[in-house]
Amino acid sequence: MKNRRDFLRKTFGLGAGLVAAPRLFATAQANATGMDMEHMGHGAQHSGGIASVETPDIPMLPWRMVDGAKEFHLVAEPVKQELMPGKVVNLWGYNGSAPGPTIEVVQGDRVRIIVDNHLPEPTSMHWHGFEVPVGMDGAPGSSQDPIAPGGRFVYEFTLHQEGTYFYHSHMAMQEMMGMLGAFIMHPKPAYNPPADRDFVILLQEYSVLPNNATPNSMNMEFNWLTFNGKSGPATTPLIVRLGQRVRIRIINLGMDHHPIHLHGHTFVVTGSEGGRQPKTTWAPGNTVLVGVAQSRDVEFVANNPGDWMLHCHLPHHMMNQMSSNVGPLTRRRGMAMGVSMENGMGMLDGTPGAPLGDDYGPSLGRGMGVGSTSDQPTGNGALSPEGAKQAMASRQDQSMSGMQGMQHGETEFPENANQVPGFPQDAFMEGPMMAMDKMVDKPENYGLRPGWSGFMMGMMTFVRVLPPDMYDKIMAMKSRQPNKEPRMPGMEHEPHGS
Ligand SMILES: [Cu+2]
Repeated sequence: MKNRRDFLRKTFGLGAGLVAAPRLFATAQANATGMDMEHMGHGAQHSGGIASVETPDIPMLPWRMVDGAKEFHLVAEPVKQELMPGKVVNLWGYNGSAPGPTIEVVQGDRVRIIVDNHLPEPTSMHWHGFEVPVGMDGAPGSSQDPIAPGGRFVYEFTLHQEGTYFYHSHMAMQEMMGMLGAFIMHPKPAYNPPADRDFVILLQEYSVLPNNATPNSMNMEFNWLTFNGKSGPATTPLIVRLGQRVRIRIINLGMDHHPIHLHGHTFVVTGSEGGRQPKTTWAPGNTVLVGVAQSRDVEFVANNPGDWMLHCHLPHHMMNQMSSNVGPLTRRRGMAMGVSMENGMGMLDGTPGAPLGDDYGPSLGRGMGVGSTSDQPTGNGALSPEGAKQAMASRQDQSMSGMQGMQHGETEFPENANQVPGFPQDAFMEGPMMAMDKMVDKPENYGLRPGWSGFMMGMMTFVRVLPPDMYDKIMAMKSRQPNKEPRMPGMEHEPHGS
């Protein structure tokens, strides 16, 4: 068991899987026969067929042809996911990854998915939006018995749909622990116009209270927001060549809707969780609201060179590790304990005073008493600018040794900052002192402006629209990296033909 776990960790990589060069899906299809695990053709260049999807930081799920069906194997299991350097959390996912590996098929395919449950509790797998027989729908209790711990269920169906779909556990709390994966159905014939690049981004959110490594799946103060299981700046930018037509498929499974915004370009929304939309409906925009349980496809021509931000525009989703503002409680003259939800959220009921004043909070609707003991040593305030500098220095000593420090004597805030109500806000959450360019170094980040990482948080990444020479250079750097493509569980010893 341990060996298998280790294998999964290494092979699927804890979020370390970098996307490979763009591949031609149609070519790979022709090669994928018998026991050939290489459903993705290596190094094939786009030449008018269907471009394989790329899910940065998430592996593709290989398959083999068995009895006329493409057979996939998913193992539901606990995983340790590194959201960003130094922040490893306990999630539940598939095949060592949360979200799970991306499944890619073609309209009309017969598919079989073996689902093993290695979780300590029952699970089921739902194929979100699939028009399949009800017995294959994965609704626990109604369409099938839940898959017991240690149990297995084999799903099999023929797919007549096309579009951006996903799979997820149909146990609600398990959804909030990471149990989601993309299921892309390419159309037959291919979409017109064809996309040169086809990216997938899965949106998830976790509430990890201070001094914890396991999300509280009941809490609704989400403080870790992820693209493909990574928070900025650990997300991997989408690298495209100037002039390419780009599709981005965005999938959301969480408690919040996410307005995903792209800088520097105007896209059209070409599809939803129901598949491709007619061209007459392709409205232009730069922000697409991806609601819970929805997917949205956007397409644009990358005609504007630069490193363009792609991010959720909810301000709280552009942050990392938010925690309750307990600074006033622990460091000043104290504040009310255990205030009500209404008062704690600043909703006054005729009581005088400022909504977020000392009398009422900000406790964010949570009692600040016994139940929040672990919050209290984790103030996000500082007594003085000098104290703030000392705190940051000690953080560097402790765990952030790779973090780039400020220039000596340089501060990001004025001497009287602590007299400003609400301070500190972004001063401790983003800025040069939070830069960690070296810690998140990878080919896709090559050439970004020094210090860029100090301002990338939460659901944020770049679409890097690069001139040919820079594009080729980064792709060459990527091709020199070790092959991290995954195999299916149980297939470790089979010959790896190519
Ligand atoms: Cu959001």
